[in-house]
Parts: sequence; C-alpha cells; structure tokens
Amino acid sequence: MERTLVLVKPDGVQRRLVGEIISRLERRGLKLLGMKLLKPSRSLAEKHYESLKDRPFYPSLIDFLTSGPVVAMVWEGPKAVEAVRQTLGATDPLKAAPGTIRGDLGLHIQMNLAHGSDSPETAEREVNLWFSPEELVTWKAADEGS
Ligand code: DAT
Ligand code: MG
Repeated sequence: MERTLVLVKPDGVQRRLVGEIISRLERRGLKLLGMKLLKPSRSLAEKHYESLKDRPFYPSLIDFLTSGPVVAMVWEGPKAVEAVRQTLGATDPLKAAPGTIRGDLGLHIQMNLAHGSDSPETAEREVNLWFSPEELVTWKAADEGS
C-alpha cells in the first residue's frame, strides 16, 4: 500500500470543485486517511515546491498556492502515487487527457486544480510536511478483506 498527498489548489476550492475532485478519487478506489482546509503559509508553500525554486514560474506558483484556502488530503491505495497522477492528468490541462481531472475541468497550467505527489519518496516527504501523524486515521472499509 502507498500513501500520497493531494491538494485541491486555491482555484479548485474557489470554483467549488472540492467535492468533484474527492468524488473522483473515491470512485477510483482510493481510501481517504486525512483531510483539512487551510490557507498555506509562505513557508509551507516554499517547502512544498522546494524542488522548483530555480524555475522562472516559482514566485508566481508560491503566490498562487498561498492565495486562498486549499484542501490537503492523504489518500492510500495500491500504487496510490501513480493512480492519483493518472486521475489528475498531465500538468498542463490543455495536454491532459479527457476523463482526467485536469483534462475535464481545467485550461490553465498554473491553475490546474490539484496537486499529487510525484513519487513514493516525495509522497512521504509531502505527507509529513502537511500532516502530523495524529491527523491521519488508519481504518478498514467494510468491503476490505481481513
Ligand atoms: P505537477 O503539478 O504535475 O507535479 P510540477 O511539479 O512540474 O507539475 O509543477 C508544479 C506546478 O507548477 C504545476 O502544477 C503547475 C506549475 N507549473 C509547472 N510547469 C509550469 C510552467 N511551465 N509554467 C507555469 N507554471 C508551471
Ligand atoms: Mg509536481
């Protein structure tokens, strides 16, 4: 089993697409372990996108991520990292396949609705950055085997 961090970015919250995005991840078969709404601090956003700090769009990306509330979530499942990235679609919504969140709901590369960790290692770092261990719940679904 893998865990991965998902953020509904400020554009997704402002467009009232939180439920739509959660619904798609639930229907994919992933399990929700933690969720909260918060307006990220600059420091949190900078740590989150640390690996992109030399890219020209980085200042604008930090401004965007801190511009309003986001919904941060941890989802679990087999190959959850890859499954979430597939359900999100390509970074640029114009290149994202129809049927994906970004391909169906977005047009703008920065306002691309949601974030998903890009590897199991990144996922571990990001889950620990956004959540404390007490904020994550381990539970068993009725349709899971023992
Ligand atoms: P992803 O969110 O698909 O993992 P990423 O980690 O490469 O993509 O980039 C993080 C975010 O930065 C991305 O969701 C949107 C923004 N971004 C990426 N490439 C960009 C570009 N060329 N111009 C503007 N924003 C960009
Ligand atoms: Mg990324």
